[in-house]
Amino acid sequence: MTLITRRGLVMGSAAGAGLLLSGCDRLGTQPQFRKILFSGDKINQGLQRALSERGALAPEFRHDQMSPVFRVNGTHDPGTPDYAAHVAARFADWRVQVGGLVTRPLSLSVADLGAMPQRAQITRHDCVEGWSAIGKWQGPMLGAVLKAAGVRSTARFIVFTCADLYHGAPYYESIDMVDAFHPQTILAWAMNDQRLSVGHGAPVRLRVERQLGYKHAKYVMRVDALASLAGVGAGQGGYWEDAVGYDWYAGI
Ligand SMILES: Nc1nc2c(c(=O)[nH]1)N[C@H]1C(S)=C(S)[C@@H](COP(=O)(O)O)O[C@H]1N2
Ligand SMILES: [Mo]
Repeated sequence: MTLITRRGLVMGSAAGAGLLLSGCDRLGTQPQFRKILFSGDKINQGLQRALSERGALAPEFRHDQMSPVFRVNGTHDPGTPDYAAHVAARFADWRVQVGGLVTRPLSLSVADLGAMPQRAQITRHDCVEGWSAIGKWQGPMLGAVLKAAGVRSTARFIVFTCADLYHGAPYYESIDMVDAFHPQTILAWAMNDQRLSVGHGAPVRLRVERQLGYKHAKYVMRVDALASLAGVGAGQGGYWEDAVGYDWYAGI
């Protein structure tokens, strides 16, 4: 009886590769084999295109294209005594803690975020529930905040911890480093030239313009650089991902 194990197959193909390599010079001159050799270029091109597509900007709009009404969705107000105290103090004591895999953990007030180089963008928010709205958002680029914190090269994800419970579970979200350093990914503290309202995520929310609405965490308290999402929430990278299996990468 012959048992074909995975290991056996791997060893078999490794031996085959060895044979091919040893005869490489001669094989390289054969048209069929050249085709196989250079098909690697196409694979790289595809990968490169995929990566640069991730870096492309989301469309931006003119002031006169802004929606007169921008819906509030999900949590309208975290409603905890702690959050209510921050509202009463106009968020003077709110701090966004930046930690995890960083060399310099930061504790940033809204004023600190406003003192960094700002980016403003008028973009369309697309909610998975089928509505969209165009609004203006302002704040520092998340990438600049992460650089200031000395984010480590071992970080693969950025996790945002929010102040609200939605249907009893803590809202959180996460993105990868490509989106974290995308120029339109900002920690917004202003919307439509005013400080964020409670409905829209005061005092700080994420804007990650190449993804759907549920990724745009409101009421951000913590920003953590992590190597894995395994220990966070139920492990799927976000509230909706855990709750109903929405895609973790919700690219638009
Ligand atoms: N903390 C928190 N962030 C959240 C939500 C939420 O319920 N809690 N809802 C998400 C969803 S589904 C959408 S569409 C947007 C809504 O943002 P808006 O209220 O500013 O329209 O926030 C996202 N971020
Ligand atoms: Mo949404």
